[in-house]
Amino acid sequence: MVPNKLLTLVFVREASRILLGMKKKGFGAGRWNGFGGKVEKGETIEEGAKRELQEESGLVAEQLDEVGRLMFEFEGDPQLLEVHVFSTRNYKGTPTESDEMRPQWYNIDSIPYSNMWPDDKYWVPLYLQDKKFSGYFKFKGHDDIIEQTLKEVDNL
Ligand code: 8OG
Repeated sequence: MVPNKLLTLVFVREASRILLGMKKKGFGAGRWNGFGGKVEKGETIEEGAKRELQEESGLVAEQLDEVGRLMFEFEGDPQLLEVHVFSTRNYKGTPTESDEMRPQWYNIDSIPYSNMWPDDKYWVPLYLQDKKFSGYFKFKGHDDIIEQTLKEVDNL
């Protein structure tokens, strides 16, 4: 058994817009996404989420709410990715470009799904409706989803 790789993903939300970042390098480069990364040894998942948000966007979250949990499998790779998705409406600072991410606000009516991970169009709308969700997506390469499940949940 290979243990899951724990990752975080944070969306900064205002009434009619969310902050996305263009991933400049590494896994998911060239796609708009929330801010996040690997949880490090010795930190909780939430601490990891706050740290990555700050490192990648310059923002400090005062409060994070967990809104979703996603499992990703890539065909041929036994390592599953377990992504904990958070949202904050309560933060300090000004979005600032980092080595990893170029932040940009998007109106919630014009989310750039065609330049995001292909699973996002399924679950981001649930998030935008303040629903909690749990999903599983199996990919072939980085562009094709070959299996998926997604459900709304009351509690994560
Ligand atoms: O540290 P690194 O940048 O490799 O972390 C990967 C980030 O990408 C982390 O925030 C989790 C996130 N992520 C995936 N898969 C997907 C996906 O399918 N959709 C979205 N929106 N984010 C993803 O690892």
